[in-house]
Amino acid sequence: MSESSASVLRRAAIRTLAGNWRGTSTVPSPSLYPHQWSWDSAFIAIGLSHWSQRRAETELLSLFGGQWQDGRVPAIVFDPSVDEEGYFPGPSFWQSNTVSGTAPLATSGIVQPPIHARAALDVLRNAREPARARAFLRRLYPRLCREHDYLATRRVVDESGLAAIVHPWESGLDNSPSWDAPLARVPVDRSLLQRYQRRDLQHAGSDERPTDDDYARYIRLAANYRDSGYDDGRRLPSTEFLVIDPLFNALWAWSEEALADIAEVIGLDPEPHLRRARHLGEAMTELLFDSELATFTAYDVLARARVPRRTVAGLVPLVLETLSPAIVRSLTQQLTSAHFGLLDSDIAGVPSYDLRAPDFDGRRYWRGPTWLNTTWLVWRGLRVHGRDDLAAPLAEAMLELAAGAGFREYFDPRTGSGHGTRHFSWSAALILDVVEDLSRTGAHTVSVAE
Ligand code: 9WN
Repeated sequence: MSESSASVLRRAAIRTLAGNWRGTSTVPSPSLYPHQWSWDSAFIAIGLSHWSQRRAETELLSLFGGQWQDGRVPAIVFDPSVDEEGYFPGPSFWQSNTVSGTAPLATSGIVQPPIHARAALDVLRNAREPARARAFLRRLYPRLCREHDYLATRRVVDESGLAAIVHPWESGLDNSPSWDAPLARVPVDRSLLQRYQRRDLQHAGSDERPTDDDYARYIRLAANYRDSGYDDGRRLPSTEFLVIDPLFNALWAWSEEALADIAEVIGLDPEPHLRRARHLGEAMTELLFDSELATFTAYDVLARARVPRRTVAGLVPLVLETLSPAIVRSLTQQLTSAHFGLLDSDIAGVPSYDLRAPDFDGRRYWRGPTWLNTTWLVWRGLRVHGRDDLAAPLAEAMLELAAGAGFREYFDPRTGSGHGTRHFSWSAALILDVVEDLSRTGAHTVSVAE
């Protein structure tokens, strides 16, 4: 990348992050998502760490300000200055203030993929003031441990030791085709759509968002969880959706590895974290790896069966350094095959769903489009396993997507066109990370449209 084109892209990313900053945290999007989201904040902190270490630290600390006493880090921490109409489901739907042990700020009651320890470690690695970053890590470490312990104690539902999710939103890949079969058991109550109004369709086309039927199911699952008092212990046996997701568990294990590094930095014992990370990796291989499909798949706990779909979630376990070489080979073959088209010049980034599946849809949310966060995770995974030959073209593809379409929420992998909301924070943050990384090594010529 030439110095000047790198700085165009870098400046555009910083402009987006600065525009979405709200004083102590960053909104994913000023229009569609006007509060603080959990895994978004982790990606955002990674980007911010290249520009403002203080903002990166504040982003994570403010998110953990919403942590519940049971250790869960809620998917959304609501900004009290945004009115209820700003986003559905908002504070009056989740009613976190009626639950004991919740934070003073209103939050949602579900979680999202636990990638925060990894983000905190990246903040240290990119820090210009390392002593300050170490103090930050000392503060955050106990909260990160509680986040992971919540999963280990409240979300493990079988002998695998892996964490189950109770709502598709907890996966971060809301309407992934992997949820079709488990969701089919959830009755569609259309009256819920009259009682509660979808707000997302005011900001994005209905052909790019989840369907009404799926939305009715999401509301039902969330309302049932709320009405149980968010009590995992009592609720899990009677829930209508209970799934063990490879991306969620891979990020937990990857974060557990990061916690081990953080523990060492602050003078504590890394061993318990390494043990848990190893165990999670082995359990994932045993329960979630589908050797016929040659990828990781989700496990539907209620049906006691794997969900045989190839999605990007099945490739994200590449981030784990303890994966066996045979599985790493399967995943890289999968990535470069016609299912994901990594080396195909007609395909941009890593599609969220199998390009060859009959229901692949390049524009509908998590059912085909390329997202920059999952593509970035695969990029990191390729580098963990020394596959720079594949990581380098993927980095290039990410930059080209942002250069061509701006920091959109997602992109059609077949055309590179941008979709969903604009000025999307994690797209900007992760592009900033890639630019900084490549500016140390590579040479690219890109400029950005925003
Ligand atoms: C529900 C904020 C979030 C992301 C999720 C993405 C989308 C919300 C929605 O936006 O989910 O949490 O309203 O669709 O699927 O990954 O964290 O960017």
